[in-house]
Amino acid sequence: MKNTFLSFEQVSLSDGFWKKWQQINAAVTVPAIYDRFAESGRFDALRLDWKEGQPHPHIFWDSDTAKWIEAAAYVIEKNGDTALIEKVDALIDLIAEHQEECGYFNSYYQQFQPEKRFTDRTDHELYCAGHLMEAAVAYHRATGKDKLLSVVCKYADYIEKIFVKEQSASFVTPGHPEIELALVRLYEETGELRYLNLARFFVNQRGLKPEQQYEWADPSYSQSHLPVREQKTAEGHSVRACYLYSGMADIARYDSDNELLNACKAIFDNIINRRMYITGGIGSAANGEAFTIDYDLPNLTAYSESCAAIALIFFAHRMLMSELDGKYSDTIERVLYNGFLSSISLDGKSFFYVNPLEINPTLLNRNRSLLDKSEHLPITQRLELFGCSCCPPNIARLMATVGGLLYSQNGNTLHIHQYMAGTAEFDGTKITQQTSYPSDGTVRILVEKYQGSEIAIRIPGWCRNWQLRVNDQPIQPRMEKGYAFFPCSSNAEILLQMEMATEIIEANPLVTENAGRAAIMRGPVVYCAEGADNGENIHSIWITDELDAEEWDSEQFGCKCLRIDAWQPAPSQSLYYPANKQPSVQKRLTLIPYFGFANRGESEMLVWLLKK
Ligand code: FUB
Ligand code: ZN
Repeated sequence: MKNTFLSFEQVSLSDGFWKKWQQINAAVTVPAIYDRFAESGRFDALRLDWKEGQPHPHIFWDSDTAKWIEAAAYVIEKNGDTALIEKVDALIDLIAEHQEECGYFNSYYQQFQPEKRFTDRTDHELYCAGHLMEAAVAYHRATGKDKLLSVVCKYADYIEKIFVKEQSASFVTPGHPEIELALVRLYEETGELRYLNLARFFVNQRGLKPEQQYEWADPSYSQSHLPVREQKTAEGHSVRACYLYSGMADIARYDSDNELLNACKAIFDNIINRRMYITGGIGSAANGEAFTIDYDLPNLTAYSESCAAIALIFFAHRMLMSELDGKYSDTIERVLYNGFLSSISLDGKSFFYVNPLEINPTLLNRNRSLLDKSEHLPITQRLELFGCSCCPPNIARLMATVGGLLYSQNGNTLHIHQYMAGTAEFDGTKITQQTSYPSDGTVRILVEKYQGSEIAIRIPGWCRNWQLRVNDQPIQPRMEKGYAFFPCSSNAEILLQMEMATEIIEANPLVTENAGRAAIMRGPVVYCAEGADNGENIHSIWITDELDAEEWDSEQFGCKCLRIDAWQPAPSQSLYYPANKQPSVQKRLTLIPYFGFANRGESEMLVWLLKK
């Protein structure tokens, strides 16, 4: 095991950007999702007594419930919320009551297709099982209660019997990966090697021979087009893909399997160099919720599902465990501050399923009326619940555990990956970060009673100028793959000062959508222009290299907002006119953090601005 992360349990965030989000998560998001799930019938479905007239259960409602339990467990772990414990226990009682003697549990199949279990690869039974396992691990760690853990262990044993020992299921690997990474977590919690073996089995079998697929999809939709070790590009449904890649990275790490790790590395590089939005969003096509081809990153119709952004964090986190490289932690940061946070409203109650980089209500409404009803176009406002509501509880479970992304250890070296105000405690050591990141780039880190001999601190890829002082003395650290290494033992005060300038970012010219356009970033935060501040027709506004940027602290968004110089062509009656004949009006353009868009009613939004 190379780099072992401190778990979120060992890290307490204090006043600051992420602490606020976690408070909203505990006070608003987790309760709100519970209420919406209860109203929609998701919890009643666990009673297995559906009657005509009630909302009809869905094949993967169990996964929604499981993800909510998992998120609640993390909140309980930190806040010891007894009312929440009662709610979770009531759900677990229902699950345990209805688990079959053999170990099987699936509220949909048991009610509606009892004789069809494990006959349809696309029907999410193993996906639901995986989420139940993750929930069980989280709840066991939070409370010590093992009722759900016993349920999922018995279920995992049954799955092993059916899929490995008897091979009596109609398929070999699940259509929706998830159980692979979940079984690894189950192994880590129980120490039972057979769960790791089962995870390895599902990873290794994928793509070995043709398997059932949705009729409209090809094998790459579920990453079954090639044996996993031969996969070098990110293909198909992006959530499935990154859950699978996370499981692959886990197995590669446990087995020291370099061939598998190299496949993960190639796929990761393909994502971040060719198939990822500037916001860290992935899966650009609504059709199949999928990756498409290199550099195909449309803004208006970006799919960029919230769950996919979260899954990319899972993948990058696991890659960091095998290899200390700033590209992984940079990606985690990019997703966290942009494509992940955009998925939730500032009040914590509503969510985006897809996260576009441009909103033009007129264009979208025109398109909606012209297009086939099945065509998916982004909505312009977040919702409290979706028919397919996989994203909200996924957001809640990651929000509660971001502290687990901050620190790892390798022998005598402590790695510091992300900057969030708070304290970590482990092996008698205490690490305190004081910072108002991402509003500014100064991070003071107090190290107390450190037993190791070295610290490696990430210098973010976005940062051009920085300084590091230890105990008030400037130091010249050894740089390796985005990390600054320096000796440190016992007590120390580290001061990292990162210059956080407003930057103009251009896309690779092969991204056709962004030709002639630029985005604005400040530190890890991507900015956007919204109609609420800037009026209409934002697509026609252009900027130059001279931004004359002014920044200010925004209470509403919890970080800086910007104002820059821009120009906009004056309105015209002509459809076409000679170049340079139309006057332009200079204006100051207000930019807000991308994650905060669509919190002030429906309006236009644009990340990639025209640039002359
Ligand atoms: O299929 C289960 C979940 O629903 C997927 O992970 C999401 O992409 C959505 O399709
Ligand atoms: Zn989702």
